[in-house]
Amino acid sequence: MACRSISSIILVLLLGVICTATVVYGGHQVWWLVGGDNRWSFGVDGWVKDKPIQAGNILVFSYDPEMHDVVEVDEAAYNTCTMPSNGGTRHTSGRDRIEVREGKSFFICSTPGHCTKGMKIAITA
Ligand SMILES: [Cu+2]
Repeated sequence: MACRSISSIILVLLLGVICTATVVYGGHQVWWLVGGDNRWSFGVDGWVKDKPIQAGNILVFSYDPEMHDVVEVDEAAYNTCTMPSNGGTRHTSGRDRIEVREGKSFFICSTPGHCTKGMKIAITA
């Protein structure tokens, strides 16, 4: 049993080193171009469904900033396509890079009518 405990500790330490190295060097960091060839656009909620997106991955939202934006919102705002009372966190560069956090994340386009056309994604990482 003692050996197993030590093995577990070593494994955890190793994983810690690997994770730290990934963050520092970016060697194995996974980047996702949200929406693939269609980029951040209508119906992107369908694109996200089968993607094994994990915490620490980078989402790249590519779009025309004169037409669209990316707003990180809460689940209720995501479901109803309304802006949250706190306004959410808005990104407007046209090429936003956002690191995925552990847990649930929700992103919508705040241009009127776009979210209801599927310009939104929900991620569980
Ligand atoms: Cu839009």
